[in-house]
Amino acid sequence: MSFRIDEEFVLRENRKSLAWLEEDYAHLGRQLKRRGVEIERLVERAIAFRVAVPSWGVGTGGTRFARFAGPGEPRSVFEKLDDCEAIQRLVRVTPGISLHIPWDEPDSPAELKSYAAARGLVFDGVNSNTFQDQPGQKLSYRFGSLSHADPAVRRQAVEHNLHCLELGVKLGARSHTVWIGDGGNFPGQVHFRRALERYLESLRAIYAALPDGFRMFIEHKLYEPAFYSTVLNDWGTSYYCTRELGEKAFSLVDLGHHAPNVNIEMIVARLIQLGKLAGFHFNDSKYGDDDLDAGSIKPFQLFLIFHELVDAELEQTPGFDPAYMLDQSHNVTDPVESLMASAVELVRAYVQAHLVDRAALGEAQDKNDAITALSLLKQAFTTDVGPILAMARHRAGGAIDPVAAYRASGYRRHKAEERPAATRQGAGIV
Ligand code: RM4
Ligand code: MN
Ligand code: MN
Repeated sequence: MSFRIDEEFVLRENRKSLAWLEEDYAHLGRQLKRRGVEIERLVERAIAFRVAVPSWGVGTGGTRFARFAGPGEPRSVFEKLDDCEAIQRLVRVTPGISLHIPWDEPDSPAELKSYAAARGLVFDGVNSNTFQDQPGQKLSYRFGSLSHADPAVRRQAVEHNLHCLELGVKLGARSHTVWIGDGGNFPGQVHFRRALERYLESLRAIYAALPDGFRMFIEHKLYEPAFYSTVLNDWGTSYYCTRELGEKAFSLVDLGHHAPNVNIEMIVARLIQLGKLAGFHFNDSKYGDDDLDAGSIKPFQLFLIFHELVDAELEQTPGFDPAYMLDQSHNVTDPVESLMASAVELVRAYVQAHLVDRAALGEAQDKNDAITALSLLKQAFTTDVGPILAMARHRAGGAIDPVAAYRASGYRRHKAEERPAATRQGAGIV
């Protein structure tokens, strides 16, 4: 029998801190009332928030230099779902799973789907992988995939994406995300315009096969694995491509895929305004695509992004329906802990963004009062909404303190016994 965190245990853990939480919650409720904010509304928003967990995130990641396996790593997609269930049980905002194909290629999609359903999980999206070669693969992606100079390689990469779509339908997913590693390491290696044309032609073939109700997301990235140029390098190029493709294509923003100091919240606003924001791969970074835990390095930036998102939500901007996912690589932490903490950070930024006094902000903007405008944002950002988040989790059946409850449950220790190291395989991004 595989160890699971049971609901009774979570309740017992919560009882230890419930009295303190209620006190803090009541105090915050009174404070917010003075500011004209009803705390219960915010708890409702926090309970309704959703962010998908990437199947590849529960395995220990690595860098370009090494990977240090952690104890009790999942050895199969089923064990990955077990870890996802543990996360969902404690944080209650992560029922959606995003699969990477072929990393998580199931023998039987129907079996995988019911295994997930039995754990309260659903498949939110599928991600294609044409950035590495798989055993037995006919043609290599060493020099690209969807934009490769050789039409046979492009066809193979398109076929893989079509396979992902078929699988997505069987699993009940609703979106397909395409990220490619195509690009060049040296000036002159790739003809910029021709490569983009070829990429777009491949995307058209994938788009034409989109199942009913599916949305297609394309993910731009400034550099890496190609170090000089990439084919889909920025949001502008991404926007152009999604417009060319049609109304079911959207531009996905991975927070780690921009040059340092780029104003990402403004990119988000632009994509919202243009009706092309797919959603996010949340993570954080100091230098490049570091894939660190969301909110760990630049929490204010995360807040400012949510400020734009909540603004569109409150205005009911037509077509605004962003899909949220975590896309992180956990090298030095327990992936379950990192994913839980990251999900919590997203809800925090989301709730804080709801605290912005938007009427006052509009007035300050009209009067060119920069100090007031900034202080309104800072007032929201510096409010400790912890009691709201904890109350929301508690009411939804999750943990008041997810990491503490997880540690107390002994989940990792149990998994280390159930999943012996001798048979352990690679489980994350290496
Ligand atoms: C890429 C990109 C993709 C992810 C891979 C593993 O940098 O973020 O979304 O699927 O990493
Ligand atoms: Mn990503
Ligand atoms: Mn990335």
